[in-house]
Amino acid sequence: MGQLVDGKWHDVWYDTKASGGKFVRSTAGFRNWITPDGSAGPTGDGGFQAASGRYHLYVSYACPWAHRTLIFRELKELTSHITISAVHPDMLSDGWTFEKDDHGATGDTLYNLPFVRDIYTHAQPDISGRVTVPILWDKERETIVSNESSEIIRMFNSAFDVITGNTQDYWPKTMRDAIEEVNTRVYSDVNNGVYKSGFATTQTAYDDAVGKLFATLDWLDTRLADQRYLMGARLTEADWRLFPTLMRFDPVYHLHFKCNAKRIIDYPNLWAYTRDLYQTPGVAATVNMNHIVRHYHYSHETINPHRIIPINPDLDFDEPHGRG
Ligand SMILES: N[C@@H](CCC(=O)N[C@@H](CS)C(=O)NCC(=O)O)C(=O)O
Repeated sequence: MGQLVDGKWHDVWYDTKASGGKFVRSTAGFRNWITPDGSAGPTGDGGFQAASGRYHLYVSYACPWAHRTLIFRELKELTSHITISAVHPDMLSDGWTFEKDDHGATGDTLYNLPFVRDIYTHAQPDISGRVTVPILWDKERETIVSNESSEIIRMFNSAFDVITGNTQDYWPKTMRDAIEEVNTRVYSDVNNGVYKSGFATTQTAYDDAVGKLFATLDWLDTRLADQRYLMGARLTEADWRLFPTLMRFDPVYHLHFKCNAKRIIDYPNLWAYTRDLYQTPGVAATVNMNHIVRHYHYSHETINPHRIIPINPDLDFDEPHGRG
C-alpha cells in the first residue's frame, strides 16, 4: 500500500489522523470518456473513440469498484472487444502487482510490467496520487482513459452499442434522477460505508459509519420486499453498483471490517436478491471468491497483522432465489 509522488513510489498507509479517525477516499485522477464518435464526454479530453480491441481494462477480482466494470463488460457483450489483465490479490508494500497466481491473476498482458504503479507512470511519468484499480487503458494513445469505475460503467453501458449490437440500457434517461438518489445513499453508506467502518481508527468514526451502514441495509431489505430490483421491475446500474458489496459482505466485511450487526443471509430479501443478481447470465464468471477473501485478509496488516485467512461460511449463491 502506498502512493506515487512526482512519479516516485512511497510506501505509506492511509492517513486518518487529519480526519479525526475517518477514512476518506481520494478522488480519481483520470476522467476522460470513450464516446461513439470520439467527441469529449462530460469531463476530460476527447479523442477516445469506441473501437474493438483498442481498450484494455486493468482489474482486481478482489476490488468491488473493479468488479462493477467486469460485470458491465460481460452484460454488454464487450469481452471480445475489451481485453483485461487481472492483478495479484496481495496488495503489500509495492501496492498492486502483476505477480501471477493459479487463481486468475494474469500478469500485465500488455507490457509485462511488474507493478500497477508502472502503468500510471507510463501514462504520466511525474504523476502523484494513489495507484488504484480499475484502470481503463487506451492501447493506441498509451494512456489512461479513466480510473473512475462509476464512469467506466456508463461508458460501457452505451459507447460500444454500435459495435456490439447490444443496446440493453442500465441507465435509462427517464430514471436517472431516481437512480442517482439511490446511488448516492448506497455509495456513501454501503459501498464506501464498509470501508469507513473497517478503516476507522476512532470509536466515534466507526460507530457513525457502521450505524449508517446497517440503517441503509435495513432500508434496502424493506425496499426489496415488493420489487425485484432496486428501481422496480427493471435491472439498472443501481443494482450493479450494490451487488459487489453484497457479494463480499458475509465472507469479508462482516468479520474483517467489523460490520457484524447482521449478515446478508439474515436479510431475507437482500439475500435472495444477491442470489438473483449472481445468477444473471455472465455475472458468476466475474466473481473470484478466492481473490476476494485472500486480498482483504492478507493485505490489510493494520487490521489482520498475522495474515490468517479465516475459514468462512460456505454460501450457496446458486440456490434458487424465488424472485421475479
Ligand atoms: N474511485 C475509484 C476507487 C477505486 C479504489 O479505491 N480501488 C481500490 C481497490 S478496491 C484501490 O485500488 N486501492 C489502492 C489504494 O487506495 O492505494 C473507483 O471507483 O474506480
